[in-house]
Amino acid sequence: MFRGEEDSTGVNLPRTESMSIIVISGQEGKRMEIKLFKSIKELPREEKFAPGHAMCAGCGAAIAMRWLNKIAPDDTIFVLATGCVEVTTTACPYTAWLRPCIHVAFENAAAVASGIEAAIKILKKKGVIGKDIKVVAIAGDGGTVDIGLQALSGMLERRHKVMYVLYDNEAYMNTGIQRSGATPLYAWTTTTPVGKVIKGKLQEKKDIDGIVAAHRIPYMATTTIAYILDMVNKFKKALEYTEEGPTFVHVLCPCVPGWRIDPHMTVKLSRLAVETGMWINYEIEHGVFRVTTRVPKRKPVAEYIKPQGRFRHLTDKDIELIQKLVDENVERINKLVGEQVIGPVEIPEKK
Ligand SMILES: Cc1ncc(C[n+]2csc(CCOP(=O)(O)OP(=O)(O)O)c2C)c(N)n1
Ligand code: SF4
Ligand SMILES: [Mg+2]
Repeated sequence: MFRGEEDSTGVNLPRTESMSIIVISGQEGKRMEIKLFKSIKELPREEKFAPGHAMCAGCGAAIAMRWLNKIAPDDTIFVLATGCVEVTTTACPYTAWLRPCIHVAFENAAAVASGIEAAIKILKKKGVIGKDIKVVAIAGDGGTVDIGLQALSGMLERRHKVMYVLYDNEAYMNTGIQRSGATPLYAWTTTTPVGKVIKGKLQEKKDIDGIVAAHRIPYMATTTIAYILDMVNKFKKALEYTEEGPTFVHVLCPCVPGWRIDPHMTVKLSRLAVETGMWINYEIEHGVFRVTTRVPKRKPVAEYIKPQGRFRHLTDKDIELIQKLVDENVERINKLVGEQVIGPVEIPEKK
């Protein structure tokens, strides 16, 4: 069963272009000159995300936050939507944040960040503040693609100079693994159970990047935690491009209990997501789309799917369907770029 077809559960998925990315032409202005890190050795060593927080061992989001904190200037205000990152790092009276941060509701990180940015602007105008202060909103997939979408769209449309980080663990993890719009097709969650008739989530992952791209912001990117240099340089670019307007970075962050994996698997799965084409690292800078991690030969999606307990129920036929979807998306990305940046699947030889 897939898009346009009706399955035995009566679920009818509309036939749409999967994971569409809108590239807006006509805004290819002058790009900012940003000094990027060329190797891991150049990355900052100082820790700015204090230890002692309560994130799970192996948490993908914890890795993303550690690096984001290293890159953010000391004059940064963090706006934290309710979710794993906020709940586990700010257990009163403790905090893992060495810079000012504000805890906001599940749905309004972008609205609060907009207000803070507007206040900084007026205080600067009145001469009360003389320095540059960055505002960084951080929210999970639920807080971004579902309940916070309206606030995010407003912030992007009003051109608030805010960097927005979506750490995507593909479900509402903090409240016990409920599905979100970002949960992938067929994944088990507590609200997309697996039984004889229904096998996990029956819809595809929502294309939040396509929605964000449609707002024509100066800079947006997708990345994941296994590619530290890619992720850190995108954080850096997104921070600096706030001089022009809003920026957005979407980070795939594997989750230990939610994906039903061992703690040592998070980085490996993040890499496999890219190597199989399930996830594509790219950026859109002033309307110009660029894939930042080329994959000359793809691994079969089964290598990403099979180690995860949330997909344990999938049959070979189900995995074939996911493979077909990924192949379609890769073909579309290659067409968009105008060359083969993501190669064909190479089936490993049986030993
Ligand atoms: C209006 C509202 N509904 C529900 C909740 C409960 N709640 C808090 S965080 C959360 C899920 C967060 O999911 P996500 O944004 O994906 O972050 P994660 O926990 O996965 O890191 C929910 C349902 C709430 N705080 N406010
Ligand atoms: S539940 Fe998942 S996202 Fe939350 S702290 Fe644990 S590993 Fe991280
Ligand atoms: Mg989540």
